[in-house]
Amino acid sequence: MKATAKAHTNIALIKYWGKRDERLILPTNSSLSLTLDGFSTTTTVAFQEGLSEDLFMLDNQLVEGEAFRRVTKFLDLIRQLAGKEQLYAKVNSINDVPTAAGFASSASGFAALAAAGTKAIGLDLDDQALSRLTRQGSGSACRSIYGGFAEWEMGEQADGSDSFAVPIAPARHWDVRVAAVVLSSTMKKVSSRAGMKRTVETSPFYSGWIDSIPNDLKQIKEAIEGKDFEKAGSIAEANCLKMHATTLAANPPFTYWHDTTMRVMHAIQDMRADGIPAYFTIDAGPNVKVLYLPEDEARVKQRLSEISGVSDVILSKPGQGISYL
Ligand code: 2P0
Repeated sequence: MKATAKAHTNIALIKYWGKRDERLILPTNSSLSLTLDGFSTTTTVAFQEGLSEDLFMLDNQLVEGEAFRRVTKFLDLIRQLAGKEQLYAKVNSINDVPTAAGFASSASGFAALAAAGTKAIGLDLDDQALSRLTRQGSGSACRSIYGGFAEWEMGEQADGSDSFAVPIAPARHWDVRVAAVVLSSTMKKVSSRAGMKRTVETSPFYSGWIDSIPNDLKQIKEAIEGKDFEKAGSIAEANCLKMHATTLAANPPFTYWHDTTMRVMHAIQDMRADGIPAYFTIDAGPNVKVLYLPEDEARVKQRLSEISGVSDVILSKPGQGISYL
């Protein structure tokens, strides 16, 4: 009763920002992402008779506390689905996501855990069911079931049965690149969970955010289908700015941006003025991800590396969905 699965992280082009149900992890808006090849988690789950509790090793270190509880709670869901409530597991995860790069390892982490865990216990879920389950570990993880572009449809049902990700276009459809700009100082003061909750509850801009999502999604899907980079990039950049604007109006207000974050944003606008099509997006932290085309890779990397406060630039291509090893 052992299985190993690998999953990659994803970067949201239309952001998930807000929950309507915290326990089931149901979002207040649909979102759309690109799965990346550079950042992955490989997880082995072994269910064993005779264990009295789960055991979670991350990068060969025993994990306790909150991170461990999130994993066991998720394994409980798998056990319930399989009708094997008393069967515990050894979980071994290897993370190839540089935490400093500001990618949530929870996306690749819960996608790999869901895939390996369900297979190890003998469940045979289709992608939709796997995505629906993965969502309950971490929202953004439900998009990492698929390679390339994926949309997490928010759904309407209170039980979450219609809230899962669907594939939009595979990785081979469009070779859009993403540079992860790593900043020298990266303290995240407000977690994404706490940040989205505070924003939903207090930001007067939140309704404007929600109202703008359907059109952003429609437009970006057209841009992806037609491989219109300028259109896709500018929608993603504007969507990110709207998400971050909601935090400025929260109570108490907050922002994820550092001074270097803003320098990178300005540098990208300068690049565009110089004829290099590049667009930024930012998640719940100070790091910046830059969308660009393969032919501009050398110039983009060079220009980003020169910005003061930038410690590294990690390049990535569209990546694959879940694989079983
Ligand atoms: C996203 N983020 O769409 C957005 C954009 C951050 C900003 O998904 O509470 O770790 O586990 O569902 O998925 C980060 O939140 O939150 C996130 P939970 P998650 O990628």
